[in-house]
Amino acid sequence: MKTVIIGPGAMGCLYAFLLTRAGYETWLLDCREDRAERIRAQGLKIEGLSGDYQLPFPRISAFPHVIAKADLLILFVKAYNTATALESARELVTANTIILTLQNGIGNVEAIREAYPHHAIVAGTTAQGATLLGCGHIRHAGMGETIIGGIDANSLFHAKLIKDLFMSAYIPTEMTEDVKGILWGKLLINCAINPLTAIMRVPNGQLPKIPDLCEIMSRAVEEGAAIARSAGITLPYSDQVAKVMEVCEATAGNRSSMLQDIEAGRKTEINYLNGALVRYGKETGVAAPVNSFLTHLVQALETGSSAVH
Ligand code: KPL
Repeated sequence: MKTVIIGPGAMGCLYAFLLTRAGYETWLLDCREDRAERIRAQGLKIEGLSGDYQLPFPRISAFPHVIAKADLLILFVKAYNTATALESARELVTANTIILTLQNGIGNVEAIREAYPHHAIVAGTTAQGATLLGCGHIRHAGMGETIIGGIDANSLFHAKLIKDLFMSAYIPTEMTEDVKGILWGKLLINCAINPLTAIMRVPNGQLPKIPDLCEIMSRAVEEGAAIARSAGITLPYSDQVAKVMEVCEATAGNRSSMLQDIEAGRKTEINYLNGALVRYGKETGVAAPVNSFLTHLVQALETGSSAVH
């Protein structure tokens, strides 16, 4: 299966590395030509949980016609870039291309459906953690399962194909019949961990060690759980707060994607995480003051660093 990953950030590079190492034809599509050229010249450099590798990586381009058609398109761009990324990939997409999102936040599935109304769409979450150390250079800092599911009955078969592909590349993967629940479960994890790591500038593993932060995380999650309930979403974990703590431990050495964004002066995904929860809460009449406060704080950090896309 020829796979094209859009977005050579930490997670895009990690999956490109894991699939290539397993022998699968895997490409990266980058919106920046200078970065694509650098990675093509230097290759991918990986350290951490998967071992240390310097992998030649010629299969990266900013030009879709160089890559040609994709069997599987994986989105690993920031949630606020999903629509633009999908547009840039039009030349790669045939009637049979499967589109997979493993991005953070909610709204990505809807953006894919709008751009490609008739394609097989698979969505899910990953508890893999990776830190971008430089261009094409990552630390594999957290190992956890990837959970995927078709967004409708027609894409179940496609989800199974992806599961088999990932498993054979040593990416532990499970399937779910309730993608929405899984996406919301991960949303609540990100709403607890990401803003606090960005505000405090600490890796994920530090959060459970500080009781005041545990209190804030619990409240953010409880608000989110109430909003999920009122929106008719079944959360996948019986104790969502315990799950957050478990993810902090499993990815202890990782710097969350939001912390990495703030440190790099990039715009964060706050409006697709805590900000999205607050908006849902307004629609369903459930207040989310802790999530609202976290949203404002991260937006203030972005303003302070004049964050750019
Ligand atoms: O998804 C993540 C992120 O950083 O965005 C977690 C699971 C928190 C790992 O760092």
